[in-house]
Amino acid sequence: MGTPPPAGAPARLLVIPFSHYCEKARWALDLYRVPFVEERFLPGQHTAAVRAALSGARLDGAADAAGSALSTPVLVLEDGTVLQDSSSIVAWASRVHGENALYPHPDVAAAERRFHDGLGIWTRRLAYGFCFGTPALLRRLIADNVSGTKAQIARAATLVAGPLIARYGALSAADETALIASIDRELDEVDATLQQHSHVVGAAFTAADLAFACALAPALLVQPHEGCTAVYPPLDVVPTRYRTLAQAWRARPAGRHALAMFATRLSAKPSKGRGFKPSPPGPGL
Ligand SMILES: N[C@@H](CCC(=O)N[C@@H](CS)C(=O)NCC(=O)O)C(=O)O
Repeated sequence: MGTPPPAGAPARLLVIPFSHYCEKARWALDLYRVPFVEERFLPGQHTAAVRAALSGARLDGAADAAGSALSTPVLVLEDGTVLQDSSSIVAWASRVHGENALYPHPDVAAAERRFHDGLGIWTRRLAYGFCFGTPALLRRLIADNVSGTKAQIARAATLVAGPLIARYGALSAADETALIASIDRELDEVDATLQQHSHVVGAAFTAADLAFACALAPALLVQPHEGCTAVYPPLDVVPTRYRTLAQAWRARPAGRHALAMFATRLSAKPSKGRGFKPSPPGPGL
């Protein structure tokens, strides 16, 4: 394992702050009041820190459908134990601090895996497609989620490389249509499930609800005042197409369920040590 933190130091959570997989981990830690300090990186800026945190550690998660072997979130516990992968972190929090309440049935982990491998990837690609295609939106996403030198470097990069990012990151019409269809199919399934019972698996909040709400968050643009700690652009600043989709998804049962799950977070106080303040909205939006 990497260099253990000094005795008494809180756990460290390495994140790409607007990642909904990182949001899953934060939510579970907050739910059980596990104190942690968050270390925030932009994509690409995260690799050195993750490599250092993992060095010598047994890797819980190698590359998978969603992320590389250096993906975030990574949780470094006070005793030096390193957990990589959002599901491992949620499972650890539930097992150690919650008497495994988030996993009352084997179907929960299966549903969590399904949202990880499908919905989460589709909503992320769609959101990145809209943000990459609108450089001012990308700059705002950066400014709202990281501060200091990391943000300045990224902002400069988006100013210089904006057209390139737009060219390679924006979605083709065909890809956008396919992603929307995949998201809609999953939401049809969740709508149907919610006709049978109040939650994604059974009648109580589980890791399946947590994973579902996080996977859908970038598509709904869930806001901090609605319980999401990743800061997505507000609906009124995104391209009309994105806003229309988000509004339609928010209005259906599956979307309402995700928003209701986030609302339950508002009553839970975040753990100490996060202390990140988003910058004021950047120019251009
Ligand atoms: N299986 C991982 C996937 C996480 C993931 O895809 N994280 C993205 C951010 S959304 C990431 O860190 N990407 C950079 C990389 O994979 O190196 C998990 O659930 O934690």
